[in-house]
Order: sequence, then C-alpha cells, then structure tokens
Amino acid sequence: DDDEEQNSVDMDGSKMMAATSLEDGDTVSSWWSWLFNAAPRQSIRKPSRPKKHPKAIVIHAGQHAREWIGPAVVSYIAKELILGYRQNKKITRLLDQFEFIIVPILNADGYVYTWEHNRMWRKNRQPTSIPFCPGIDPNRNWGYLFGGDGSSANPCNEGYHGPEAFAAFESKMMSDFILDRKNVVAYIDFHSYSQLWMHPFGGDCSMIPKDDEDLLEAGMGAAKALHDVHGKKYTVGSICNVIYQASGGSIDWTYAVGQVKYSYGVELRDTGRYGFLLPEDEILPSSEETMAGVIYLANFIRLRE
Ligand code: 0X9
Ligand code: ZN
Repeated sequence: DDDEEQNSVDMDGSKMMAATSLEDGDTVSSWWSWLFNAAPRQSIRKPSRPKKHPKAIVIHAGQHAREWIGPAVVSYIAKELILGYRQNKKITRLLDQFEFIIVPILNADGYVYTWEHNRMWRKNRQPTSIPFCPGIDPNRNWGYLFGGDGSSANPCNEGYHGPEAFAAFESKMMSDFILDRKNVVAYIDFHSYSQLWMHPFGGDCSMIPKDDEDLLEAGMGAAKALHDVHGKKYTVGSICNVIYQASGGSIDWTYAVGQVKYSYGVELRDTGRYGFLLPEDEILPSSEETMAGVIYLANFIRLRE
C-alpha cells in the first residue's frame, strides 16, 4: 500500500520519509527514536532461502565511550539491512549469503557515562586497583600482543590495558563469541575520528599480515565506495602505518587468533574540526557513506572467497 511504498528504503535514502525531519537540525536522541520507530513499520520477512554455508560478518562500535558517531552509524546499518531485505536487490543478495552480527555499543556503561557525567570519557567503567581511577580501555585489553607499546599499565591512563588480557568484560565477551561461532569472515570495529580504514597490525609495527594484499585491496575498495557517496576521503593502511602503535587492540586479535581474515578498524568522521563532538547533521551522511563501504566489503568477500 501507500504507506509501505513511502517507507521502503533504497540505497541513496531518497525514499526515507522520516529522514527529512531529521535533517532539520535535530538532536542525537531524536536520531535514535527516528531509527527505532522506522524499523517496525515494515514486517521482517522470512528468508527467501536458507543459507547453505552461512559466513558471518561482525560489525560493532562503541568500544570507546565518547565516539558517538559509531553506535549511530552501526544502528543505521542494521536498520538498512532489515528494511532492505526483499526491497533492495543488493541487500537481499548479501543477506541470503551472509549472517550479519551487529553490536551497536560494545562498551555500554562507558557510553551511558558520557551521556550522564562526562562527555569525553573513553574507557569502560569497570573498577581498577585504584578506586578513583576506574575503567579499562577495551581496545587495549584483547589477548594478542597484549601489554606492549601504545598501551598503559597505569589505571589512571586513558589507554589502560587492564590487569590482564580479557579482564575487560567487553573484549572478553566479543572474543569468546567469535571463537564460538567459527564462521566469522569479516570483523569491523568502528571508532572515531580521523577517517581511516585500517587493517592489522597495531601492536607490532614490524609485522605484516600474510593477507596484507587482500586486506589492502578490499580496504581501498571500501574507502572508494564510501568516498563516492559524499566525497569524504578515508586513508587506508595498517594501524601502525596510518595512525600509531596500539597494543591489545581488537583487530590484531580477531585476525591473528580469531582467524577472521577481513579484520578492520575504522575511524569515522571527521578529521578533527569537531572530533568526537561531531554535529548531528553529519550522522545521516556518515551513515550512508559507511553503509556503502560495508556493502562493498561484503560483496568483495562474496566474489573473492
Ligand atoms: O587508540 C585507539 O584505540 C584507536 N583510535 S581512537 O581514537 N578511536 O581511540 C586506534 C587503534 C586502532 N583503531 C581501530 N581499531 N579503529
Ligand atoms: Zn576509539
């Protein structure tokens, strides 16, 4: 009927009625209510055919509390996939082939803390050995090259790696999940900011992954697909080359231990003008362009692997 037609989604977002009201200088909380009110308007349909050998793509954001654009973008991707099924050919084909596992906010207590107490909080809120310095950096706590350069043993430091690997609940939960599933072929950990599409390694700058060429090729393609949407430039390369050495990060572990070949850490908009305090009117364009990058990557894997 008419209503269904109006709310169907196509890739350029042109038919998304509710998006119009969102662009009129709205707040972050209205982004969330728009997102979740949009979803139930369309019934979620049964798969057209069962997946034969489902491969999983894990997408998450929110390891770092103050990087608000990540959870918003990842939730948008979830919404697009749900609403696009059997509406959009590309999305239908991908969902028939892959299982998408989406976690918008990994570090939930840290995220809540940035809304209620300190907008610039980064770590989680777990107690440490120092009562007035809570919080482990989940992205320094993964169990590969744990505790090396680019992480701190000091609980008061923003890059505190924790007392031991996987002491942080978030890193432990996510890594256990990946080991259990055994079918994960891609993993994207969204952060902000800097506009980078990065692959391993971050913990040891002399190490080059054996899949370096494929990782670079898929990463460049994703960055180009992203760029084609709103003209934003993303730099592609390894964490060490592109940003800095950082030990105990998620994608080093997912790649080296979790056996997830296409492991990426992505730093979303912007390049520093607003930084973590990205204005609301950039949420939708960031989401649209990032979606294009993710779709590119999934298609790359579908055709290549
Ligand atoms: O320091 C970090 O953990 C990342 N930068 S951030 O400003 N988001 O804190 C860089 C390390 C690897 N990056 C990703 N996995 N995205
Ligand atoms: Zn981060």
